[in-house]
Amino acid sequence: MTADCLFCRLVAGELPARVVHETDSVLTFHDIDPKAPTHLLAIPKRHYRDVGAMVEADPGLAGEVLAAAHTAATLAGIHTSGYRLVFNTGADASQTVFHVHCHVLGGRRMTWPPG
Ligand code: DGP
Repeated sequence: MTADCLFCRLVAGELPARVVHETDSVLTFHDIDPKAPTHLLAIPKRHYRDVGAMVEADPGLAGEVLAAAHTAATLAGIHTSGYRLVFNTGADASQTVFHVHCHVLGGRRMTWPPG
């Protein structure tokens, strides 16, 4: 755990979250500021600042995050209509929380390319 990390505090139970799915290594919960009718975040419980750091240190964990994102999409009922997974990484991608998180977005038709 990183003491000043918002998502580490959420994993530790120090802050509330609307959890939809949990494994030993991954927590998936509703985004506080949804950008789609369903907007979840799948995060590894272990702290990595972004997806690049996670993949370099523990590629197996990256696979577990993707598996959890898919499971959560299925539980939320968006797996058949379609959903989008997004890892905002760094300044140009507008990453704001520096604990890697996979956005799981669905429940509406999305446009491409993203803004
Ligand atoms: P990003 O721009 O990719 O770093 O997105 C960070 C996301 O985290 C953003 O969609 C809002 C969400 N978020 C920020 N603070 C909280 C919080 O305290 N709880 C929850 N559930 N989500 C949060």
